[in-house]
Amino acid sequence: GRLFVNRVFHISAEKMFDLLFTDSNFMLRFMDIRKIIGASSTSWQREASGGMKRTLNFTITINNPLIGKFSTATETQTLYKESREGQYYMIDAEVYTHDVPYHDYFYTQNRYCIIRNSKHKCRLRIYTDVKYKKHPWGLVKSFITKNSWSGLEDYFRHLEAELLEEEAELTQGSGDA
Ligand code: YK8
Repeated sequence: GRLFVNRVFHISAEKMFDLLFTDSNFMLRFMDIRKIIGASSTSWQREASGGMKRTLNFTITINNPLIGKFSTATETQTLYKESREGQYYMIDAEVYTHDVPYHDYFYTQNRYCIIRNSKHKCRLRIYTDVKYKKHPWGLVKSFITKNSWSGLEDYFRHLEAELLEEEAELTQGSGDA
């Protein structure tokens, strides 16, 4: 896997969770800029295992000339039971893109860790892995991997940049810098 984001933000852990994992204005705006359309999500539901789960469905716009322009996607997020409100959150997100070539071969697993650093600060880490459900041919596999990493890198760079913007807005005039 790869670590795409590893940074301390001047945003509380609780706020970071709200920004990324609820239907926040931040996420709505970010999806809008990324041309992620028709998003719908379930609410967080308690699982027998003690964790929580929610499912998102949306359509992504792809700017890769080799692939179609759109794909529907399903993202299942699991909040681990070891998470502690305001302190530590670990979320695994499995993302299936249903309409890209070879979509039945792979999915993406994103792991988000939000760790309280102080009252108003947290560290955000995002790890990503491309997982295979079937064994593709070497050439196909490298094609999938290469295209996935570049799309993911672009997405998470952009997410990090937007979080920095949000941080600047939130800390402006708050006096607790
Ligand atoms: C979520 C992983 C792969 C996919 C894409 C397709 C490669 C096809 C390979 C062929 C377009 C929001 C990505 C990046 C689309 C976007 C997905 C996002 C960023 C050519 C063989 C969507 C997180 C996420 C996970 C997986 C990403 C796809 O919240 O390259």
